Amino acid sequence: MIDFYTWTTPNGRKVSILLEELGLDYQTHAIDIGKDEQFAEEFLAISPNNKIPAIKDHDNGLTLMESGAILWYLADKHNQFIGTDAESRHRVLEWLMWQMGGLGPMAGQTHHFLKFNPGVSDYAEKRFSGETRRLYGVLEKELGKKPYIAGDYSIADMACWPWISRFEWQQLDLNEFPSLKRWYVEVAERPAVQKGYHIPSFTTDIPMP
Ligand SMILES: N[C@@H](CCC(=O)N[C@@H](CS)C(=O)NCC(=O)O)C(=O)O
Repeated sequence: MIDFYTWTTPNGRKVSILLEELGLDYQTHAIDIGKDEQFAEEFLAISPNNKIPAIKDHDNGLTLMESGAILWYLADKHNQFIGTDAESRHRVLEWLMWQMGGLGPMAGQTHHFLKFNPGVSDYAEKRFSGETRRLYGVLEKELGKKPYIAGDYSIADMACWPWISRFEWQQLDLNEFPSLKRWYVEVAERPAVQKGYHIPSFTTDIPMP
């Protein structure tokens, strides 16, 4: 059994989607980051960086923070969604790192400046939304060549998809990116994604372009 600490955000949804895809037995603990619950001592013992998501695996007692590390661990443990040979595995990890170091941080800053603090910094709005648009273009090119980001459906898709699902917050139109839109809609139709999106609770329907 896995204890899963999360909130209704892209980083949390990456993990809930994988837990659902793997059909694992897990218990959700909602950590309301709007109420600073991520700073509670019990939570810091599992997630020292005071951020969701985090897990505790009761099979072996392992606790983990950082969504990318959690996706990697669970995919490895169950030998699914992480490639089928050395080359495809490295390809999956390459795109997982791309999400963790690029798409997530840039889109996250875009939300801060464009959606929550418009007008505070013209430079930051342009810098982060421009970079997020560029990253959409990178995905558009890749997804024009193959069905999923790293070839087959994998944790790279599960890492990126929740960030793309915030395209409205980023003021980006998926219709300008036809291959990305094709992939987005296809992933959105997966039962595990539809379930994982609403954990720990329902906020809105999955946004559709
Ligand atoms: N690199 C981390 C980022 C996690 C993260 O930024 N979590 C946000 C919600 S999406 C959070 O917990 N924020 C609370 C805070 O910053 O105090 C990961 O991928 O897990």
